[in-house]
Amino acid sequence: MELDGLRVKQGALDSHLPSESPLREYLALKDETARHQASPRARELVRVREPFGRPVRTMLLMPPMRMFEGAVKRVIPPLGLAYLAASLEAAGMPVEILDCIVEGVEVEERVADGVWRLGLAEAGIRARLRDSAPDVVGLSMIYSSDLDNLYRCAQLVKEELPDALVVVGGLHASIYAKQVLIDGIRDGRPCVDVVLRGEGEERLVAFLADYAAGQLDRGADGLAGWVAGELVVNPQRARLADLDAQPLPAYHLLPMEKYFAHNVPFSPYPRGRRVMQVYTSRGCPIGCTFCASTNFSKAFVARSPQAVVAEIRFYQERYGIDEIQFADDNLTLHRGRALALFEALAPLGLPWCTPNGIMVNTLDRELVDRMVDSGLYQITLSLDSGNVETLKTRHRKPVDLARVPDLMAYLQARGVLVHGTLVVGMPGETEEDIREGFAYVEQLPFNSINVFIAQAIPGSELFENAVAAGEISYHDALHIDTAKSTLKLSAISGSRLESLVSDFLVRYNLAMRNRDREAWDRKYLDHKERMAKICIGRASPNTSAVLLAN
Ligand code: B12
Ligand code: SF4
Repeated sequence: MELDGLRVKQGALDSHLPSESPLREYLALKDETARHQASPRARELVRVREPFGRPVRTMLLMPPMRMFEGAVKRVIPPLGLAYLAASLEAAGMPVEILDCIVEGVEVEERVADGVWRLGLAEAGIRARLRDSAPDVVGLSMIYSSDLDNLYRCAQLVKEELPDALVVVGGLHASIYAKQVLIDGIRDGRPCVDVVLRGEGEERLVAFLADYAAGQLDRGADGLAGWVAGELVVNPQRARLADLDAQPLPAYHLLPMEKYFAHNVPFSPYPRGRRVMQVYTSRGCPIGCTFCASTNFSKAFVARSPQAVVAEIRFYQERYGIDEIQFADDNLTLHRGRALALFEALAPLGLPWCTPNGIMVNTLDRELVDRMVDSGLYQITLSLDSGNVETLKTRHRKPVDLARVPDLMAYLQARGVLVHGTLVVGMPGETEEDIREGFAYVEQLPFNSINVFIAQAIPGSELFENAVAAGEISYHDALHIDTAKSTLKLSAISGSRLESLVSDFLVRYNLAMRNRDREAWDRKYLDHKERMAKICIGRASPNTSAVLLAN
């Protein structure tokens, strides 16, 4: 397939997965064209209770978040739930949202050595459930590492409101629906009744309409769950074809002032004080081995520039926002759309940045000009490695390293801060490969850099292969920490890998300081106090190492 000059191998990912992998089965059954809906079929209605005789009341709940020592408490409104709530409201269905993370942003509970839970404590969640007494509780989960927290919330629902139905969605549950349902059995009874796979907007509305009448459609697209005592797992076929037709996220149901007051959004160094995340597209077809995004939404579906601008204007008027952070997986994948989007953005006069990585190969000077002219102040270049072989065979990411120096110089000449990301410790990667990659990157004057240690993230090809090889189990991977070698995949010892990364970061940061002392002081010293406040537990060991080295 050809995308604006980018070659994308659609089948490549599937062909690298072990034959028994649940992900392979999920992908094989997913018919993700985004251009048509699932084929029409007869409904298979099953009576599950008495009709309500009134609208069903739904609470959408984001559980507390599992965090690792030193991680930054980045807290943004739960976008997925806000989209779902908007669809429910548009369908006239009563809905509320409880984001346990923002409601308990000061509540840090140490759950194990180096592991924390951030968010509303159990008593607070119970009280909210009792007060609202919803008929259905819809739980979300962004990271697989939050599965324990999700189950705990599901149990609380069952204890406080035994008649309430628990519905779960999100990436992890969509891919591993059967496992999530089976692991959710407590004392012989499910605490998760249903998983709705894939994008939830239309599925949840249809599901609730049936449930209000006391029934479920057991053959519904993307439905998995315990239906009349039997485990049903249906494939997910339809994708939303027209994102512009979706209502804007229902942020009015969230305590927006609390997010603004915390002011640690997606990128923790914002320019503004009232920052909003915006999602202009869904999906990414590239298929990097360490990433789960492709598998959730392989087909790239984009909103029109006009719809995005109308959304941002609405936030300016309603919330007085002063910065945008784009959360797309692959913002610039389609060059034509990206050019049009940034042109349309310029009149708004808002600074913006891309905390998520931008693919180097999608950028050129013309696009950079359009980005800068519309307010870009910081870009994340997802280089991922400075080693050509690693990029090609281990990450399988198309990054043309030869373009990076010129691109970076141009971005910096135009006043943009350039942040880089690297992922090291891939299966088969040797210490020599890593050193070579680091040496290349050390010639590049990034303004800041982050190094992740490769982890088997559920939904990624690395995960499937590591499980198949018996190196990790499904359950191990629910506790990954991408700053550490908790689940190391290369033959290098964990402590060696961590010290390679830490030494590189110290070297790189010292060089950065020598290049531009003033900028370095502004970033690290001015933020030192703030970082201590916004990190959970002790500040990150790598940050400390950099500061100590001074
Ligand atoms: C924004 C984002 C963040 C933000 C999240 C802040 C927040 N609280 O919202 C920040 C910056 C903090 C973040 C951090 C990290 N992230 Co992140 N992040 C994302 C990103 C780019 C977008 C999430 C999003 O908002 N999507 C948009 C909404 C619309 O989609 P959605 O949430 O999936 O919801 C839809 C459906 O899933 C469904 N749905 C969702 N919930 C429910 C519930 C019900 C009941 C129903 C019916 C349906 C339903 O309907 C929704 C609407 O269609 C995703 C990539 C992605 N494409 O999702 C990665 C992603 C979630 N992140 C990921 C990772 C790995 C991380 C980090 C570990 C990275 C790192 N190395 O540090 C950290 C972990 C943070 C931590 N625990 O400490 C992985 C998670 C993989 C996994 N299996 O766990 C993802 C998938 C990216 C990837 N490349 O693989 N991240
Ligand atoms: S890392 Fe980026 S480019 Fe690669 S598959 Fe994930 S979202 Fe796409």
